[in-house]
Amino acid sequence: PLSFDLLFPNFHFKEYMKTKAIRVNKALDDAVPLQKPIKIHDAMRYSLLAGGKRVRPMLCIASCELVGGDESLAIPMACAVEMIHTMSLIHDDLPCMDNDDLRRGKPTNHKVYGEETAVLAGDALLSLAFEHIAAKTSDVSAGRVVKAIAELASAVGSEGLVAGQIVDLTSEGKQVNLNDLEYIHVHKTSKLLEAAVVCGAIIGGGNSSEIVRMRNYARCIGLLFQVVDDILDVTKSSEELGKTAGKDLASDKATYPKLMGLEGAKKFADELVAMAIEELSYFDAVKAAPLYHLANYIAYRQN
Ligand code: GRG
Repeated sequence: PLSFDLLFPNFHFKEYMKTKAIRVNKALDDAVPLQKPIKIHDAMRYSLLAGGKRVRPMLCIASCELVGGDESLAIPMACAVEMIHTMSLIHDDLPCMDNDDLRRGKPTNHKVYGEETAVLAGDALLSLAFEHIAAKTSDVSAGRVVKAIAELASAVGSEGLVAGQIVDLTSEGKQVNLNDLEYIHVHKTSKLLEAAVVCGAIIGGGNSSEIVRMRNYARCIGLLFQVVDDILDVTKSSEELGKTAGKDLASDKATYPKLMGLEGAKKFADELVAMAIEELSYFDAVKAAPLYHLANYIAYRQN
């Protein structure tokens, strides 16, 4: 999709991402001071400030700005979404879940602080996320804040992330078809991305038809995020191993390339990014530029 690139040769997406990431990282640092009890706050900060891509906060801020809100309105919400994302990673890595030793190239939270502390750090981040929105959002009507909190909470609980995780855990070792795979990813990955975008639009003062557009956009990029993740797993591991077949094509885990073929998955990704961008055509093109580039970034990223 060249049209937007030609329209905005002066929009510097990398700079935009860098500037937003610096603001979000500073706000996250401030949101969790290293106070007593040191151990729990240290554990929370360890994972929260461990260098994630900050895709969800950026989506939240860009969506707020798209509907005419200032960045500052959405910062507490953007931080809250990242706190929840982080806690889901801490819990996902636990021995009772995926049992992973490494995350973002560093030892996982429980490897450093122990399992009890990692569980509590996750719990504390989840609770802090909602406190942070309620206590730190300013210049937004109470009605909008409550609506956004309800949206976020439903994306996280037993109809959201938790639903995706339980279905993923219980389908281990079983045959997973495309429908099951989509259910797992929509809940584990898309729901929180969707909440980030929709909450940004709510906080920014978007009207109901703008919120519907943004929800559609988010659903496309949520699925896109996972399809590309699966494609990268195949292409990266085949590069690393110097083989034609990557690790996910060989392992038990159901993935899009396995169920659709690598070319089929790439075609699906192209369709999803086109559908996402289509939703943006209803907005002011200059304001939509960051979300256009974010969709492309998610589609064509290298990690
Ligand atoms: C939410 C209450 C509650 C409990 C947690 C463990 C769990 C329930 C859900 C698992 C959610 C999970 C691990 C989903 C995968 C999400 C995903 C795509 C992670 C990778 O996101 P990136 O690439 O990561 O944005 P970075 O490291 O850049 O932040």
